[in-house]
Amino acid sequence: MRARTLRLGSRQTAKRYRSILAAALFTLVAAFAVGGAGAGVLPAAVPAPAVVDPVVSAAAAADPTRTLHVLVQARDPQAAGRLVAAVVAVGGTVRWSLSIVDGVAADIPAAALQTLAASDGVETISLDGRVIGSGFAPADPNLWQSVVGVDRLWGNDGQPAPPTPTIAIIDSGVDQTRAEDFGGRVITQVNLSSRDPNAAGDDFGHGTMVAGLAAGASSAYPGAAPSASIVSIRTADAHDESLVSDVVAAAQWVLDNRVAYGIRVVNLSLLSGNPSSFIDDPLDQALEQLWFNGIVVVAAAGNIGGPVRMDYAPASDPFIIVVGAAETHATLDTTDDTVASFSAYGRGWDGFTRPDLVAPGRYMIAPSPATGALTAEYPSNVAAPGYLRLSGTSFAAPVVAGTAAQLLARHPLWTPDQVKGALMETAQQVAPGTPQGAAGAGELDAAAAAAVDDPINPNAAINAYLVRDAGRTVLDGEAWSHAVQQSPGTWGAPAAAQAWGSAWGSAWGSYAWGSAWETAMWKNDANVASASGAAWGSAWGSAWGSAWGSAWGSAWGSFAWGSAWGSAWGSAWGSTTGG
Ligand SMILES: [Ca+2]
Repeated sequence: MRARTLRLGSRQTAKRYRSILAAALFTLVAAFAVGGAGAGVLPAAVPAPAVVDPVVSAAAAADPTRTLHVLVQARDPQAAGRLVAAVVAVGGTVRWSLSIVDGVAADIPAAALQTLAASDGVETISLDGRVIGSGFAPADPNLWQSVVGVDRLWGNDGQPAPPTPTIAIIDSGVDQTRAEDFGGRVITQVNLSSRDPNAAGDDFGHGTMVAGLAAGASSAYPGAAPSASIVSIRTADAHDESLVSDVVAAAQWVLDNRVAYGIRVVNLSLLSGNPSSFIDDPLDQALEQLWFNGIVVVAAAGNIGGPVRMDYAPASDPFIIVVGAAETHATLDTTDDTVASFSAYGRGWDGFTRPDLVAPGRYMIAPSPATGALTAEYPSNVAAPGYLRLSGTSFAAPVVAGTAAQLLARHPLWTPDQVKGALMETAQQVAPGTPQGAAGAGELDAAAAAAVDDPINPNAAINAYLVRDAGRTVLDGEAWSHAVQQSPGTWGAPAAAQAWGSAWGSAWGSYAWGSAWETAMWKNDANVASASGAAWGSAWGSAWGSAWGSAWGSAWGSFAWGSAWGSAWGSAWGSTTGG
């Protein structure tokens, strides 16, 4: 502190005033830190060690191998001339010489922090952080990022969050040109849309919103995992129609390429148009293969309200994470949160209740191409140029998907079952009077889920029916259905026995395979994007065979889940997260 006082003597009045203030603040901090014992201890003739920003010290202590982005300031203009040499001497590099503050901006090895602090002429070392003080401050009035606590997992420049794995978005594409939202984090785009195989980007606008909520990084509308890499797998055409085979092919693509791109989370904000048991549904089966191979699959519950029969893939699948939509009512407390009227819930034929949990999904603001069909459809919902405000379980699912990536960043060895368990056991209470099952286990609490040490396994009961077959893990559907028939009460599912027996046949007949789809599946709500359906009709039969056969079997043997993962994890992320 004494050295600082000497420095002040060489300054002009106005600058001195600011510096005195700064010194006073530092002194105050120091007083708290050392009990006020330090002020007069050092002899005047001995230079005091530099004052190091505690955030920088903490970052260096947490990981001595990392590089620190710092601002180094000198005791006086003459000393400033020696800063470059001091930085270089400890193995750092200077990015800017900043004479206006008698300093330099530098990248230094964390392990060299104290050496630099003791170097001749160095007075302060502070964090070279972002100028937007609180990081990704949500401007969204519904505060969803804070309601679910995911903003507490974003880290800061001094203590950055651990790198998140890649999130695959199976949707209508992602507009990767939006630098503020995605930077360079859309690491690849794949078009598997049979209906529009030559399309690029996202001319509909739905997938970009989903990606933005999962992993957007704009200061105004950040997503749940704003540093995650994104893989966009397009299955929808410009009218948001996908074939189920395209979606199955997308799951296949993820399975084949998960190591190369570090994918550990998949989001599907779409819903099948045909009811089926999860045992027989190809999309459910494909997604289960992702799940059994270590990939967390998150799907929207659908926008058909409830209670309904949850017989539509992927929301019908009991293994994966199915997400309904909550409304926050613009308060941080979740005990006034309701389940949106459109948010689907109920039991499927197989007796399982869906969804697993809810996340904010009402009035969600997210990036969407201004020229997209969705913006044209909802012009009054443009919240800002290039951003739409819409509601739907489509927009709740990616909040959970991004959170799943955050959990895996902190618990990279967790299985999908464990991620699901942590999310469910920490879910927050919603408003009293919420219909039973509508919110599943409750509303997402991302920070609490990340803090879980040993998650429950919500899939333990059905995992008992998993078997190995031809080198892969599959559900023994026959054994499972037999068990359900023998003791339906085991599943807490009165619907199970009924579903599996008599209702099965008639239900098939009562659903039109395509004709009733639009009116049956989506509420006519101006705030609900009628966007998430995989609509199919005529192409269904042919798609079934082609997607399900060919490359499926050969792919299984080649995965090295485990051995290859570690290296891919590092290499695939390092280049895109900036370390
Ligand atoms: Ca609330």
